[in-house]
Amino acid sequence: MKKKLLAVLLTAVMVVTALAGCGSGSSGSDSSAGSAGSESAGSDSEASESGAGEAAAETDGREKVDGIMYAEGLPIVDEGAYTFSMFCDDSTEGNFLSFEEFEKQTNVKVDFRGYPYETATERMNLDLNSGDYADVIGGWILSDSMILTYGVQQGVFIPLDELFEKYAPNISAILDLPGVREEMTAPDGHIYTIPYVCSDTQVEYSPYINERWLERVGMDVPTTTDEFEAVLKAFKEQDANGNGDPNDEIPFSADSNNKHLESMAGYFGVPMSNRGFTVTEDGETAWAGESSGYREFLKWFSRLNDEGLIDSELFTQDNSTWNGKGSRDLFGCSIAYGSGFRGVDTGGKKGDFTDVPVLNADQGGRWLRYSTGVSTYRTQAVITDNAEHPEVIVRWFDNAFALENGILCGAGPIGVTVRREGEAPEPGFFTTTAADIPCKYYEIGTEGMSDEDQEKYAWQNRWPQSMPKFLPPDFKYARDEEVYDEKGVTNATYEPYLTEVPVKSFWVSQEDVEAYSELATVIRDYYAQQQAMFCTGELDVNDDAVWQAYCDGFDGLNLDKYLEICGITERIE
Ligand SMILES: [Ca+2]
Repeated sequence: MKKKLLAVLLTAVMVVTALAGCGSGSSGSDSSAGSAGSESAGSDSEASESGAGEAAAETDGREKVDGIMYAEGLPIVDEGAYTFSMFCDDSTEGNFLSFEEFEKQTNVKVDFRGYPYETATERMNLDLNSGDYADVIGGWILSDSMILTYGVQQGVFIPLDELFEKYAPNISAILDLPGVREEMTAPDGHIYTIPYVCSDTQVEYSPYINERWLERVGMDVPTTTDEFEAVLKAFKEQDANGNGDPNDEIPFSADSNNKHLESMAGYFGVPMSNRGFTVTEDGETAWAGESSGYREFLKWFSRLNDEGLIDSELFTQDNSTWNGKGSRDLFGCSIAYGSGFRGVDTGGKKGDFTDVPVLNADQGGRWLRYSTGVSTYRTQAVITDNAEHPEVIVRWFDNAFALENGILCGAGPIGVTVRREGEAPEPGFFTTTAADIPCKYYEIGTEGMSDEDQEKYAWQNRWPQSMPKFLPPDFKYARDEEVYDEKGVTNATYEPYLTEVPVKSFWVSQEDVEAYSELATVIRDYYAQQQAMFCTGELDVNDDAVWQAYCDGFDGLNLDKYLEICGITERIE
């Protein structure tokens, strides 16, 4: 039984990891990928000096950097003057609409080498070992530890920050968005990757409560943990879903893959991540897995469980079971990313569910900020020391981040799969904020096109989806009809009670990579497994000796070393 539970929890962790990424089609990559191939050839770090472009030549009346690149404007080079190779995980044929268009704009050709994720990882390691690697390597196959090994240590991946400063005003503006430069900068102070920045939610998983049920039991949306408990009791005792059966209601459940129960420890002042971290009032990330606030939450939650208010399959059900119950109207409240589990098409209007606000807000109730509204992926594309003209590649990416090029990469060509309304911006127009855009863009899609065109303009043929692209984080495609933005409402409702910053990210130093991945696994498993046992009453959280044994368990797993590697010095009592 215990083993099965652990397996389910492990799956949950994996799913969470795989969720990261801007837009669709991403597969999760693990940070342990980089240990192979440290004897790679071509590690001469002098190559990183090239491309700073001191030598400028006078050609065609315009000044050229290194005799090849125009420092500003388009095209970037003369026709036929430069081709670079790009290697990444991508399963398409590689005939990208954007590459064709960017070649017209820049005269730069791309020799694209895409492979499915698993093959790409293998090939990349082989290539790096042999010294015969592409000019650009990117996608979900890169990791922090690879940046440290091949970038910081060996110089195979070259530092890009100087090139950005000289030739890439768009990338520089993206780096200036809140938190982005800090996130992108490696421990040696350099930036080795092209930034992939996109909008993200401030509130990830949170509880949604059934307003129709509330109405039937004659209660309001709860604002404290006591009121919440009373509402769940009413859901249980009455025929809240109104189907004539007073016993089929499940007052509280949670997304089977992303339960995030510990986020509710925020009602007791310690909003926690599923790794047991919190963010203090001072904005510091701290360990809270043994805190009194967390214990208080567990006491409260296990009491709700004793009272029969919690889904009895909370820790065992799979996603289809959870969704199935939702679509049968059995849930009074569930933690979820949104109320989609209800399975009812609301026609763009608000459905039955509404936010449970941050409970106990007037007594210090808080919630963990998931992101600043912007997420930064820092291991999506590197330029290698095999690239003859890295400055051209940097300018090519910089141009790809212009507004209508970003739209092309995401939604497709304007006039084909996107409609523009109003005054067109200047060619090459770039902005990091939607407020500066002079017109509206509507997504039309490929519906009604011939099969051939549907294929040609399909999303996966617009741009290699694992490579960085950019649109202003607050940009939205216009719609003819107003649609209820559930997630936007949740973000706005929670904003006043969110921690100042999200849990911090960190670089694991090269010598700690192995120790880190081992410690992280056993500590996360132990934390999750014990939490499930406390919540279901298998372990009695009210028993001081049991709690002490739980805390001692972390010492046995070398929590101190783990926190040291993570750079976390604070522990909440
Ligand atoms: Ca019922």
